[in-house]
Amino acid sequence: MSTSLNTVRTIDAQPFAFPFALASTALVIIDMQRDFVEPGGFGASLGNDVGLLQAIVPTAQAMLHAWREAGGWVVHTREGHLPDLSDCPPAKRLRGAPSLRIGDPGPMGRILIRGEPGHAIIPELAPIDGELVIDKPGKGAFYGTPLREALQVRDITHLLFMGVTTEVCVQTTMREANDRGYDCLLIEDGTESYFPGFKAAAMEMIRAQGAIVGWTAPSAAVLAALNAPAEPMPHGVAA
Ligand code: TIU
Repeated sequence: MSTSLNTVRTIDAQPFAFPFALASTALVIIDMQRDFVEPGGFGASLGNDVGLLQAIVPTAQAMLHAWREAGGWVVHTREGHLPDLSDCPPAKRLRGAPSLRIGDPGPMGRILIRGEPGHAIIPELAPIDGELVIDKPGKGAFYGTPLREALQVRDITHLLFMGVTTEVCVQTTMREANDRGYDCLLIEDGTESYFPGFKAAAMEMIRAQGAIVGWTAPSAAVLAALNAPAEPMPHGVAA
């Protein structure tokens, strides 16, 4: 595998090829927290089958390891609220009739509260030194967070996404990023929804109309791009 960060690689993606350089691309892993993928957390409190989400963990883990090995930078996000709920709009906490509301005590601590066991990223995908962890109060990772500034400091222009759930926090964040000028690609088998039909629809929405929100590709296509012999930048940037 080439270790050059500035050379252009191309992912065989839909609706068309996605070129990127590792130096200006981040892998963004959305909300792979116990609260969404384990029984007794926020996702389960909403009545969902969390087992559906657990199925992507090995794929996401393999992708994360390959990305790190290639020298790529990683951003992890966590959805959650301050213990006093001052950053949780009542409209979010009071909506519907969940079995447990945000802030209520559950088997993994208080539901969707920062610092509680359920708020943690699952061990298989735990962040390591040098990676950024963004705590977000909303579904999108740009709202109420320093993500934009952190990406600008590193001259990041391209984002690859994995995580949960496809049509809620992943798609919301992709749309926020797309409006801010980032080229975004969703790794198809690195994301999952509690509703398979919603996942399929989100994929189609994202890549429709000539990549109106962004691109999608299977993890195998991303791995192939990482392993392919790197081409020099066309305008002579040193590899
Ligand atoms: N992370 C994320 O997607 N938060 C959600 O609330 N997702 C649901 O699908 N409920």
